[in-house]
Amino acid sequence: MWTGRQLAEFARDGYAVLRDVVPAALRDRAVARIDALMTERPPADGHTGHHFYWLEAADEPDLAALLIGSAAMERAEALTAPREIVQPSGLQVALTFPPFPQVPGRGHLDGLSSIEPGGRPGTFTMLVGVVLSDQSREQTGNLYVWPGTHRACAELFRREGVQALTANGAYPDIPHDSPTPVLASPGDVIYSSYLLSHNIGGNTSPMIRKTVYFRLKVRGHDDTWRDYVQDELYEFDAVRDAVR
Ligand SMILES: O=C(O)CCC(=O)C(=O)O
Repeated sequence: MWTGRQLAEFARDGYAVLRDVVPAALRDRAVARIDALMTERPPADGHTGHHFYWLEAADEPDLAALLIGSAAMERAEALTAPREIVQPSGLQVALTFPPFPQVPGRGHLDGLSSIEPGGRPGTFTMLVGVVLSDQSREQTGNLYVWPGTHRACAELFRREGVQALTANGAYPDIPHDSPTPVLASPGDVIYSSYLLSHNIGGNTSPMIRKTVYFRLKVRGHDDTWRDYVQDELYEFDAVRDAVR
């Protein structure tokens, strides 16, 4: 489970990595499914850089099991308790084909290109990434994050109103000083606040980067998202209690 120190890290930085959450048997089945996807629907010949598959979780039991068949979901709920997390309907297979040398200059928030008819942007509570390839060194396709930007974003939206969320495209107008690659090994899980600015990293390793992302919402998020985007711990009751 989470230690007090990890919860404090999550509150301060907006993300944390838990080690060795998803067992090898589940990872092997997921990697076999990803290999099949790459055969069935391959990227263009010679493609380098990112290549995503956006899939329905109900159609992909071997990928969905990374979250719901492991301790990964329980660990996510341990951040938001007593709020429950709704099982996600979709998932994202995120691949990065080498060689793709890059360090992103800034990050983005997700879901801002898909505004719902009622005007609600596609916010959610947290991004959960199950790591399936070795990303323990830099330039292995690591997710890039800007630690603490979840607090800067909430401050921006408190000051300027929630319309600032969509005002600058998906790019919040906040300082992006310290690009940080998230180092992780197969079976580790990245938990990242929705409000944390992030981006795709480079891959100069010989291996294709493989991560499966889930975008999780606490029950009722669609009604209270305005409160959450102005208070970074609004939906993370357990984190707030731990650092109070
Ligand atoms: O490829 C990654 O690790 C990050 C993907 C990303 O930034 C996104 O899908 O919003």
